[in-house]
Amino acid sequence: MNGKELETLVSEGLLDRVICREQVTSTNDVAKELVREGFNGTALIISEIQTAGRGRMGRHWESPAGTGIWMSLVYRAAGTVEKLSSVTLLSALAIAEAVNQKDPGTEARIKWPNDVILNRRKVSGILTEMISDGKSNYIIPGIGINVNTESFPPELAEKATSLYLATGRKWERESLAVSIVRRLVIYTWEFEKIGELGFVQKSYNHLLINRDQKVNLTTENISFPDNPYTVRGIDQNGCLLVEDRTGHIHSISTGEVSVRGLLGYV
Ligand code: BT5
Repeated sequence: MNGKELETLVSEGLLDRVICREQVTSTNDVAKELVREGFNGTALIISEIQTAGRGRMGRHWESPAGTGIWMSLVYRAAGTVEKLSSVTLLSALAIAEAVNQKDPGTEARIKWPNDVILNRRKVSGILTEMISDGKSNYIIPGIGINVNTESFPPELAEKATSLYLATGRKWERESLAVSIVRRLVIYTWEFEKIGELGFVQKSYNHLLINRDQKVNLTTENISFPDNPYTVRGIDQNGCLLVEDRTGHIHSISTGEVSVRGLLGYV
């Protein structure tokens, strides 16, 4: 990846800056440094390798050289941390839509809140963080996608996949990144304007993997006593709506609850 295609997003006015690196700890860290150095626009940071890629709650994110898309968007945003989960949902939607559009035979789906799934395995994850420069907040959606990965370490072999493993062909990483970032920036503009997710609710719910299926909910490793629930979709705030046996709808916020299929992860 040389960043040339991504630079077109600068000429289109979607980004102020593209930073292409060979190796970083985490692209989210570079985004934070940028804000600390006084940058106050919209930037994309992308790297061939991350030596300390991370998931939520400090979990490790496997980011080997030259096979994936490891990138972070950073932009100034009105409002507060409540927005982060909505930006995660917008990122998942941008990824799934871009993948499906590049290859119409591919059926990427979203596992609420932060996974994109192919063939019932995780192909992509999102970690959205925030930093303040004292005056404004900056939102940092960090996106990891296994693109041309040929194999995974044993601990991931059962639950991870790549676009290559799922489709049997190699993918052009940079043009996929361009397509995702273009969608995501436009979604974040719209979200900044209207403050809720009604404008993507229908397309998100259409791609939601467990929609109308039964799932088990757990929080801090404790199963909900009324499991299973039926997934109905997201609401305008990005909460997951689940229906219990009596037909009562509950709304679940991100971060509180894990959603698992009855037979496994999905
Ligand atoms: C995530 O966390 O899925 C968020 C991943 C975000 C990665 C991007 S890359 C660019 C930016 N910079 C960063 O440092 N991070 C972001 P979570 O839902 O907590 O899932 C983490 C779990 O996914 C791990 O505990 C593993 O089980 C699994 N995992 C790790 N690496 C993986 C990979 N490459 N593909 C699929 N699953 C993986």
